[in-house]
Amino acid sequence: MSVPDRRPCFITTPIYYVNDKPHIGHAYTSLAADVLARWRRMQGREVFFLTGTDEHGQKVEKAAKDAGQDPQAFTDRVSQHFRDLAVTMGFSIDGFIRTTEPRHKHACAVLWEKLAANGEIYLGDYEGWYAVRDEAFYGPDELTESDGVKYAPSGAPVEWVKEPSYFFRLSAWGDRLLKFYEENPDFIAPASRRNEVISFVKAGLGDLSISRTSFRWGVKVPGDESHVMYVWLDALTNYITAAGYAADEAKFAKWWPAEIHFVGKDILRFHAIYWPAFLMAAGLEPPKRVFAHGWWTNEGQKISKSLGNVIDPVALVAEFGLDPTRYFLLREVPFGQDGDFSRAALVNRNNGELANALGNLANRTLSLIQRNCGGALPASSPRAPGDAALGALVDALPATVGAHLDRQEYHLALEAVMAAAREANGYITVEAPWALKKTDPARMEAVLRHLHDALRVFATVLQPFMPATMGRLLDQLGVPEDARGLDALATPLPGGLALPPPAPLFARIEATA
Ligand code: ME8
Repeated sequence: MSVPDRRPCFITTPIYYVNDKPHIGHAYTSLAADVLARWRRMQGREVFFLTGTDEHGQKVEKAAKDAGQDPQAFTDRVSQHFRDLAVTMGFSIDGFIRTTEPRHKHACAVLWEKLAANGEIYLGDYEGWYAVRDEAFYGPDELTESDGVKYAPSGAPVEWVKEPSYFFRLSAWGDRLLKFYEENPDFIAPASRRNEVISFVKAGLGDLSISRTSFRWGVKVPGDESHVMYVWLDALTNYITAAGYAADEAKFAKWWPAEIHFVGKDILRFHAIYWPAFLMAAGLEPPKRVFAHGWWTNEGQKISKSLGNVIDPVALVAEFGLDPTRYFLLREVPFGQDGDFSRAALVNRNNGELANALGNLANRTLSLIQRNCGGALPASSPRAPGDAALGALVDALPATVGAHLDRQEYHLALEAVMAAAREANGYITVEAPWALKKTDPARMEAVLRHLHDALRVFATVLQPFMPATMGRLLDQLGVPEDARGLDALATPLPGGLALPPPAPLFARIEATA
């Protein structure tokens, strides 16, 4: 028997800019992290699931100014929306970090001093292009021009910046980064993104400006307070601050390196190039993995404030319910690829897969147990040949789902459950347990028990995706609260267990125009 893996694991989301309210993209990244965190806990791992807000820099300073508020008061207010989002979306976070917290400023200062002591930082002058919207520097060859305005590849307008600046010797890290990527093939996922990063690094890295002097809203550079740290150095440091860096050695040793940073493809360069370079330069280990997922569009259009088509996750949950929303976001689009949000697609997934394939299966099975078995769970019985195909799928399911989640293949994990649910629906039709009551009650009981066993496995492995609804299903299946982990699946429920009357799990949604 293999030894269970009990290592602690640290799972992070990006820390989101507090320039505006959260939207579907923010909810999506954190949802993926939440599902993995919940799965790891079910495996018996100790998890630290972190999210938070990125509160410094020119972009946030400008948003505060536009709102007519002092930056701290502004960030206090907007950061709260992201905390609220975690509640609305059912995120099982263990920590929430804000970059304006003293513990974080301290960690930034210690990291800076370490980099300086290691000879990785020098003072110079920065002259070049900067996009406030991306908080990123761009080379002239990366820009396009339209109507006299220059734009970064992200579409953000750039401005010319010329000011004294500290630099990080990134140019010296190219070869070591390439070696690191080679030795750690799982560091960047998905694979297509890994190749992009490698080509970018191979093309040659320049030194990186890591301080600014033309505004004040940032972490002060230790020993030279006329500079504030570049917001990305500040922001990336959040991950080690929260893990205890420069504050609690034992805590840091426990959680670092992170198992995975979840990010969108827009910020992969920062996480896969700058971040491991900063860490290695400070003598620290890089995270084990960075997963860059794709971009959501809305009914085929780019999501943007100016188009007025921003999808509000709170409204979505209010309209469709939390668990159908969570299910849809991870089911519809292969994680890593771009995807289009469409109401019709959400309604189809809800009605076809949740309400029909899963909800009806549970309802039919449990209603038959109520009616034909007096609400008592039939005893386990050996599998007959007709039970083998479903049995094999069900037995394999926890390992299949686990293997997909280890690779962040959420859609494949859900497809595997749906394939087994389709098999179970075929099985109930073929076996027709409702017709067996008179002809072969023993076989009826066996069939209902096999279906109940299958539903228990489906509900158990789907808990990370739809915690509340699968909790209700497990209640209806009579599974005690302390028997809902993966290990508990090895112990069958006792025959004769009294089951409560079933209630529908998912509502069908009428398609609207
Ligand atoms: O970049 N589709 O914060 P941010 C999918 N503060 N995901 C999307 C999305 C979309 N249309 N729009 C946003 C920052 N996201 C920095 C991060 S980390 C040390 C600092 C998600 O508020 C996606 O995860 O701009 C993207 O990477 C993130 O929101 C950007 O959030």
